[in-house]
Amino acid sequence: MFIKRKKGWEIPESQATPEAVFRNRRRFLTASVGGATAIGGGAYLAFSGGDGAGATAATQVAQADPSAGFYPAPRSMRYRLDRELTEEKTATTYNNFYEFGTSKNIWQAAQKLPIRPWQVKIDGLVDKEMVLDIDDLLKKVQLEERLYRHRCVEAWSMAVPWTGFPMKALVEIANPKSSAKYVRMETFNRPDIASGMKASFYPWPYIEGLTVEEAANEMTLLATGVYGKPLPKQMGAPLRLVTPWKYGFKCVKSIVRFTFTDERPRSFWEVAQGSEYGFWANVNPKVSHPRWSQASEELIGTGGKRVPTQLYNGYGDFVAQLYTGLEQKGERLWM
Ligand SMILES: Nc1nc2c(c(=O)[nH]1)N[C@H]1C(S)=C(S)[C@@H](COP(=O)(O)O)O[C@H]1N2
Ligand SMILES: [Mo]
Repeated sequence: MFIKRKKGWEIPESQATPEAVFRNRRRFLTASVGGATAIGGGAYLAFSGGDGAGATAATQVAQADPSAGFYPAPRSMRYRLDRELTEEKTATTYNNFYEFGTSKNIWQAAQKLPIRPWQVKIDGLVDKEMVLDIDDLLKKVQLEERLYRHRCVEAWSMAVPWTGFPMKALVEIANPKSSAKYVRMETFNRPDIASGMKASFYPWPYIEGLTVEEAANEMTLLATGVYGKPLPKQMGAPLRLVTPWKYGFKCVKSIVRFTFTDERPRSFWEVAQGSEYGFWANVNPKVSHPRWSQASEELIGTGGKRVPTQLYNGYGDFVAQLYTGLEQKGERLWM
């Protein structure tokens, strides 16, 4: 049962998914397993204000996704926002996805990415290497919705209703050896369809990494959907990382490979510009980027409103213990 504690960040009850949505969804799923198309879009509008204009061409495309019947997933009430959700249209048309260009306006270019068939390789220091089809992976995990803040290192932020599953479930499927200390994640490598990948001064493909302990933290989500529907391509379909206490560049999109390793992975941005972007990249308002302050952030879609940035983006209760003693060992936790 939901206990009423008036915390500053408590979201209004009206933002919670109405019970009826899930009742409908269950009925729908029993009626036609796997063939779902319309329910995701329609049902989400029921609690996001009913604004039909929020449905962009890109989200229409998302509805043709074979996994559409999984959405919307039940919302977890464990992770609370202190602000309004960013409008769907804003979040799906203001993106960083350098494979498709360096501007924020890549959502149309990203539609070139084929997301079926989509296979995910799990290799390295694991019991048994495997290749999983995304739709088989989706059947092995439990999807849920979580409302998370998203803080880009460029000092803007959004608040997004992700759907996904805890990365801990993937770690369990992989069954890493005890010698595995890190997970290296890799994005697709398709310069033929992603023209940004022709820029040869970047170290393609996009790579990111976490410690296995970070990957198994309860907050670490592998997102497969957003706004009650499958992920649109520009947001990293069909599988992207979400680590909301870190700067957004850690959230590697359109993942094709997870490698368990005893070597710390060197990420795309670290290789491109190691003096500005490192492995840990935890949010800290007191540690400036070499070229700008991180003390505050612009809320995208609000006409320029700024709010103070919080340590670990406000998620310290969940993650600060992962980093005890590391600074004393010389680790740069904040870049
Ligand atoms: N493969 C890949 N993943 C990526 C990026 C990218 O350029 N390529 N950009 C990162 C950055 S800087 C941010 S802020 C987020 C943006 O996610 P969004 O567009 O879904 O908001 O994706 C991250 N993941
Ligand atoms: Mo970012």
